Amino acid sequence: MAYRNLSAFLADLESRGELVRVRERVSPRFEIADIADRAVKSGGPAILFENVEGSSMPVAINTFASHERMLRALEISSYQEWEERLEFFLDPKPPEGLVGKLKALPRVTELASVFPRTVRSGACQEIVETGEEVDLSKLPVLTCWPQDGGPFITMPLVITGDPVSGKTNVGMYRMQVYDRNTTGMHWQKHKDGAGQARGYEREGRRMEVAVAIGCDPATVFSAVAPLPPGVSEFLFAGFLRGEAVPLVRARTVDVLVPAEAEIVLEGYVEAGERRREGPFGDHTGYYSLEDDFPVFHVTAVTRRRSPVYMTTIVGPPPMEDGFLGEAIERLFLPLVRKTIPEIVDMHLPVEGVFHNLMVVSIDKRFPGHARKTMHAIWGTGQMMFTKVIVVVDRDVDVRDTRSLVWKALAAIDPERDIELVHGPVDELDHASPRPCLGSKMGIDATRKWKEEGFERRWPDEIVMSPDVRRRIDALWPALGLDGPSKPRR
Ligand SMILES: Cc1cc2nc3c(=O)[nH]c(=O)nc-3n(C[C@H](O)[C@H](O)[C@H](O)COP(=O)(O)O)c2cc1C
Ligand SMILES: [Mn+2]
Repeated sequence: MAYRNLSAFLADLESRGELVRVRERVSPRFEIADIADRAVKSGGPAILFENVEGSSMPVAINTFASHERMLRALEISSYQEWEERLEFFLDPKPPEGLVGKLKALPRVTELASVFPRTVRSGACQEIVETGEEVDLSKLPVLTCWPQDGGPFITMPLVITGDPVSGKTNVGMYRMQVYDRNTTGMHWQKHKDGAGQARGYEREGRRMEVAVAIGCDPATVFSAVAPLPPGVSEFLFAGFLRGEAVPLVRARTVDVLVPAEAEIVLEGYVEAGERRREGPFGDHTGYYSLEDDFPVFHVTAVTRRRSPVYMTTIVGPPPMEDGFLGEAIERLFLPLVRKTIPEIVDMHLPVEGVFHNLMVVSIDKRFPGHARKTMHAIWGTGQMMFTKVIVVVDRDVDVRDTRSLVWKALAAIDPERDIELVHGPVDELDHASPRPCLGSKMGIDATRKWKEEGFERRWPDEIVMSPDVRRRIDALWPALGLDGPSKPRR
């Protein structure tokens, strides 16, 4: 059974000892951020702050911030299970015999039941506030770091419609709160929300926007997932949950919003309007500098009677978003393999903050294959931002940093093996010569072939022979070499 809403998820975490309620009075200015930062860095639980200065709403944070919680949030027990589920759809085989057909049936009916469905009423509209009643200062919006330009809504699901196709997009784009009814809208230019906004701006039209804060975890995750433009985030969430996301029509704008959300902000973005946004202590571990971004005018706030405000903080890694990144890496690997089939495994170390470093292992089949892989990655969706790609042979474990550094660096001749390219880079990259445009580097750390001009012999890796290993395995306990602190057996 899918988590119906945020409360159901929090209750489940609590029953497993994975959520701690904090009753101490804390300030949303810096204090919650510092507590959440320390908690995540020490492997702590999710936190529900029940007594937040200046607001009657409790604040939930770090709900995704462990490997186990992330799996729970995705409603799967392992990433292996996900791959098997996905495989059924990515590589469908005609079921064989009656038994095969019967086995395939639930999978097929499941698919029909995961499309978002519209419902007539939703808990997210138990309270409706419009016009003068709208007051964002009632929300416990966090100010996270000392140089931040103000409070930021950090976990919003920004819901918009394409002006031409009408397709819905959901993206997580932070929102700086300027006053009681205006915020920034920080969709970066490469993102789907910004793409749709360009469509409205071309026509000089006002764009209706709704923002959901606090939903069931799969729906929240779908707003972060790098789905191709036009692929429905709500459908993706339904597929993860194995159950449709119920949507209800917003009260003052023509947008469908998750019926079970805690809070929904309704409003519009005016064509051409810009305002200074930032600085913001960002997930790179540095401040993103001020820049001009669109403005969101809030015309209505709808909410539950007793909503929970869901949020996160980003900053020097590792942070909660690192676990979201890990989930993206694991969930999307089977899909990436469909277009770049030589990829055996890929890893984005958390210190690489998503876009700075990707390590991929490949099944190398032809000369120059590693470079082909790099260019395919730079040509695919949000992977275009990857500043450094390291390609290794399939026998290298991309998740084992020690072995990776050892083997990858041993395999390269820098002058020969580095591929430099130019192109779009992440808007948050502060080192590129211009915003959003710079260079990227690929390192071909695969074993070099004769066909690639390598005429020398490539040495074998050192491994002891198995029969000696076996003999010493048996002898080992008697040798007393397990360290001075351990009692002799
Ligand atoms: C906590 C968090 C905050 C984020 N903030 C932003 C943001 O302010 N602007 C942005 O463009 N992307 C932000 N992202 C990344 C986007 O949510 C992500 O790229 C997503 O795939 C965008 O959806 P889209 O492909 O539909 O545009 C954030 C991600 C997380 C996890
Ligand atoms: Mn999208």
